[in-house]
Amino acid sequence: MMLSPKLLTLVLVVQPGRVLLGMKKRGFGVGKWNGFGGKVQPGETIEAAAKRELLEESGLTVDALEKIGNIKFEFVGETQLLDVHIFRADTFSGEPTESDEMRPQWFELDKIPFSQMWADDILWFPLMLQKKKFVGYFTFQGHDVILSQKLEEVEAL
Ligand code: 6U4
Repeated sequence: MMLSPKLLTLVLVVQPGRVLLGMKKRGFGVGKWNGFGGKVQPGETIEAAAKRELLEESGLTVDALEKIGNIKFEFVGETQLLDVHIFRADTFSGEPTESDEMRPQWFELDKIPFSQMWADDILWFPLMLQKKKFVGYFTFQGHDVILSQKLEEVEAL
């Protein structure tokens, strides 16, 4: 079976002691706390898409995004493979602002709501918070159960 990849971005905004997450109000992952991101548009670089989606969903502008991870997600019975490019931002301008898609909220690092997040997040957030780079491949059954997982630290992306 051929899995066609769909390019997506995901940005985590981190400050000393806290991380900004958004409650997804509609679409894919509705009801979960997540980083900010979405689909890369034709002709757009992945990093430009990451900045655009961050601004659209959170109201924040960033100069520099650090590439931190790449995870591919397969969903049993579905032909789309999600190819998610993950970035970390340590500085930003603007105020977190609710959008149609997301309700932003800061979380202290010992209060990250993993039980209301994608099941893979608890596995790679520690790497992301330590600025370690990683690649992974997760197979999901539905949206809550991980059937198989691969996650490894890498030197570069
Ligand atoms: P639109 O175009 O608004 O309908 P939507 O279907 O809501 O799009 P979109 O574009 O917000 O989806 O993209 C989904 C977002 O969820 C991307 O930022 C990637 C992220 N994502 C997908 N699977 C994830 C997972 N397992 N863990 C995670 N983030 C994930 O932390």
